[in-house]
Amino acid sequence: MPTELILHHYTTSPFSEKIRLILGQKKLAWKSVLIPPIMPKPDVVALTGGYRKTPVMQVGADIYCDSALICDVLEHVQPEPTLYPAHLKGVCRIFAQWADNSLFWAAMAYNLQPKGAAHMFADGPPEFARAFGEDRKAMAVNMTRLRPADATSAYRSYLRRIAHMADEHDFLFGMEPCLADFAAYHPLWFTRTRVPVMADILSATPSLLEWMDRMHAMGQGLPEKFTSADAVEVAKNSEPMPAGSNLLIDSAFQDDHGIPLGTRVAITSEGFGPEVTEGDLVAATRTHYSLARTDPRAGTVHVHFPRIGYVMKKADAT
Ligand SMILES: N[C@@H](CCC(=O)N[C@@H](CS)C(=O)NCC(=O)O)C(=O)O
Repeated sequence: MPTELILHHYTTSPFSEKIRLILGQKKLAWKSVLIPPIMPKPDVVALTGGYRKTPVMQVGADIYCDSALICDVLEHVQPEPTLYPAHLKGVCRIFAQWADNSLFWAAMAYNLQPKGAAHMFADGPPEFARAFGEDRKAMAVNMTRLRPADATSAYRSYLRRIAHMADEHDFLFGMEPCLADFAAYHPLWFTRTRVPVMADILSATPSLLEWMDRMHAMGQGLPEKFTSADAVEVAKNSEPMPAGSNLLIDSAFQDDHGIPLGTRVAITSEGFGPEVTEGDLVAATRTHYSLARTDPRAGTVHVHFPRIGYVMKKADAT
């Protein structure tokens, strides 16, 4: 059974930073595949069948989409130190969902207002800035994007709220980090490291900066460079793990849609990123969906999505 963790990511991706730090906290070895930040991403799509967001985690011929699901995989692979301490199990996931959505989008709309964007793209060719803008605009078709002034107010309030938590203890919910810390960290990391010209907003909350230093000190585990072409080869030469014994936490069928296993289905994100992944439904559990699909280059793979945040329907349904 393959166990090598292959992370498809790029250095400036906030959701990838969330996962890299968890790999650090859990002191895991992993293969690092750097992928393009904008389309086209032919090797990623050969593995996922459509999903193109970052990061994606691959283990053999199993492809895990979305950082929330990747957290469950990493917890399964290395349960200690835990991301989900028993007394925080509910609250840390709910907090992370808020951080990955409300906090992330307020931070990004603040970060990428003209001064931040000018800094971010200063070293690259102007064509890249344009292509990046068009790529993200196409991904945001189903969303209302915050305007800078509204984003600034929200981000400032959110930072103050998180700082109240960091004032009390080393990490947000106590003396040890949990999922909540990793989810809250990555949008702030982007402000501090990618758009330092916008990072003044963090100065009002010094306890947050100290907490960020503690998070950064966790490192990134043991990455080893790997190419995306080799990752596609790994998928081709591996068999997907049987649904009941893959790296996810549950396998019992939970039919909330009236769609039997074996049906051809399509999965799309609820919000950002309209790309569709199609395949045969091999698992639909309390927490996730798994689709089987065959790609000319990657062979037969299982592509996994969390239930929360995704829409699942029959492939031919409108
Ligand atoms: N809910 C997803 C969000 C992922 C996401 O939006 N990632 C950003 C980069 S940090 C993205 O995919 N941007 C477009 C891209 O990388 O192609 C997750 O938790 O993984």
